[in-house]
Amino acid sequence: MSETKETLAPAEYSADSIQVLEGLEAVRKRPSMYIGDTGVKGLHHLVWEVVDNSIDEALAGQCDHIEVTIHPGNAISVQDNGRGIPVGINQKFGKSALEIALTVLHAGGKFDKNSYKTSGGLHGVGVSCVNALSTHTHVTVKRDGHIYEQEYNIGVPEYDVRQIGDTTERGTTVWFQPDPSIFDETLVYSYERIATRLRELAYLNRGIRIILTDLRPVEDGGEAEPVRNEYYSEGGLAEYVQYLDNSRTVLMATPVYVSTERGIPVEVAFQYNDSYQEHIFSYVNNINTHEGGTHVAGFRSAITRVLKAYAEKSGEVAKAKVEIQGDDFREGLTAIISVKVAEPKFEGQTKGKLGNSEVNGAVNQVVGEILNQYLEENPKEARIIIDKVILAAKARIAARKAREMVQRKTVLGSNSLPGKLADCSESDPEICELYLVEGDSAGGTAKQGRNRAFQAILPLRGKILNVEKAQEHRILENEEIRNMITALGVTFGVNADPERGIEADDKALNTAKLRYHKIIIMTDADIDGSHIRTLILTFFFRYMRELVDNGYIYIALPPLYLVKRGKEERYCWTEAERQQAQEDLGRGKPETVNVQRYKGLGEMNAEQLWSTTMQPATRSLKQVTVDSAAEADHLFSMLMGDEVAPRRDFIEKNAKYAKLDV
Ligand code: 0RA
Repeated sequence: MSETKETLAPAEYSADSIQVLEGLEAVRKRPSMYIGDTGVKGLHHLVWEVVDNSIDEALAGQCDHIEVTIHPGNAISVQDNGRGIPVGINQKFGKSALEIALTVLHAGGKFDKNSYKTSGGLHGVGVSCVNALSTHTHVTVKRDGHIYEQEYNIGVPEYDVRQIGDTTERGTTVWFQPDPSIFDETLVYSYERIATRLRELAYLNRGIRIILTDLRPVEDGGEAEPVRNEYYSEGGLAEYVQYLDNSRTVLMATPVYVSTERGIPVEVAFQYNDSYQEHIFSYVNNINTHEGGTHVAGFRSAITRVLKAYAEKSGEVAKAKVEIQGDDFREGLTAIISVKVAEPKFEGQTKGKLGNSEVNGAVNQVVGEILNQYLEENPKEARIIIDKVILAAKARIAARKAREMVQRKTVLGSNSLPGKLADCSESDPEICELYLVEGDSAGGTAKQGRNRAFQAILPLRGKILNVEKAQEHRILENEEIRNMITALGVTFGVNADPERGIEADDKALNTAKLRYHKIIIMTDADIDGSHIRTLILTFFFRYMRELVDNGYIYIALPPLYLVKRGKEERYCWTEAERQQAQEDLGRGKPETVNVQRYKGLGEMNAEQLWSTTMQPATRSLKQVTVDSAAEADHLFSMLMGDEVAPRRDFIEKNAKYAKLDV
């Protein structure tokens, strides 16, 4: 470090400083308003805020290398090779621009309006929020031949920006330590969660190299050895589509891909595979729009328009004597649409739907042109796609009949509930719970042990159908799946409601009569149990996604051990708890302690099952959430799809986790 510490900004306590303190105080008083929540999600949000700033710098064409590091103690650093945050004195504040960026709300970004700001993840609050919610922040800037730094304690500068040396490099490093008094749930970063987002960002912004390193010791949530991954994509979305489909059998040699400007930057990639679902993922300014919007509408109408014209010209449709609809063109389609919009309007219940109308036309045009060109240049693939579309139309007609069958059974009055369902006596879905239990025997125990006022039990026989590999009408004909649908009280098909912007859709899930707001999957704590759990989750994820998104799906966590000494008993859910219990109950005489390992639910009696796994006051449930829809799709297709090699790789790599964290 250099001895010359040039002071760049005056350290007086001005009216501006007071304003700054008030601003940061507001963030600390209501952190959830700025970062969503103060749990795991909010903790990770801090990382997204800082990374987004570096991505913005890359989008401005000024940076191509970003390093994210998880340090011992769960501190984070984000380093980039951009221009460096400016350090000169800002006229209005009389302070260094760097200090302003780190201490003034909404001042973090670039000051011109022409750039497509990623608008900083969820709320676009900037790095000053991260600073306010960290016990310690340290920013280093390399710029104009010099190295500068400033440190902060809960947002307050320790000293004025100072020059600490010379360099020929450029860039910004932000290091921060989240404040434990804010993040009271957990301070431990999830490597997987950060890796998933960085992988996504690398695909969405081709040419940027993003490196993730975990330097934490095991006590802090790290591994025995440092872990490092590099994310880099030359091919952008074309490679992302291939990654998402790497467990599926694809029908074309390379994806259809376009990256261009049509008033706005539009990048789209798509390909057909032999699955029966459509997988369309969309992004605006690198933010996932899980409710779709105008960009997705433009994409869909281009696919329908161009393929319909091509199919009719080919004469195949007339030969097959089926009427083709929009859905049929999207069966087995995996697509990613990414647009950059200067002033995005987000609509919908969860603000996940793009509203800017001008985007529809831009995407529609771009996709129409590239698809026409593709069909002309690849007649063999074109033929395969048209054949698939015709098959999809036939399957759709069969599926409609199957849905009508399910429906007819559902609306036939009270005795239409499945015979195997032991229903609860309450009817308010808010308080009612449905346990989906592996096997008739455990189902019987659960029926005896439950509180019949609000807990219903539906035993599922053996392995349910793998929906990843079956056509929709087969799925709807499957008895276990039909039992679940009727027990839940959901139906398929919604009517148009133009006032709320809802189109008629005979496939859409209708949850108006959903009978339970907690749907709890309870399987054995063994390999078969986790397989069955994955099968059920796949079904919910593919066919009842809304239930997952609303947070209605849970996993029951039965204990793994019962540690016993005389009349003293303790249930344990982890290895560590078991060791502790053995020590506590053994009191120096470990041989007097008896440890029972529970492999199946069947080894517990009704009272034990109730008190450990079903009694709301003492049980623990894991809520199923989906962080990245694209990543969850990839995971399910890999775990449940045709290709064995990627599944084996995944299981080998993740064997030690032993649980599925979607
Ligand atoms: C404001 C203006 C300029 C760059 C940045 C901010 C900037 C911010 C961050 C945050 C993380 N990395 C960053 N890199 C750059 C442009 C200044 C110029 O014209 O040189």
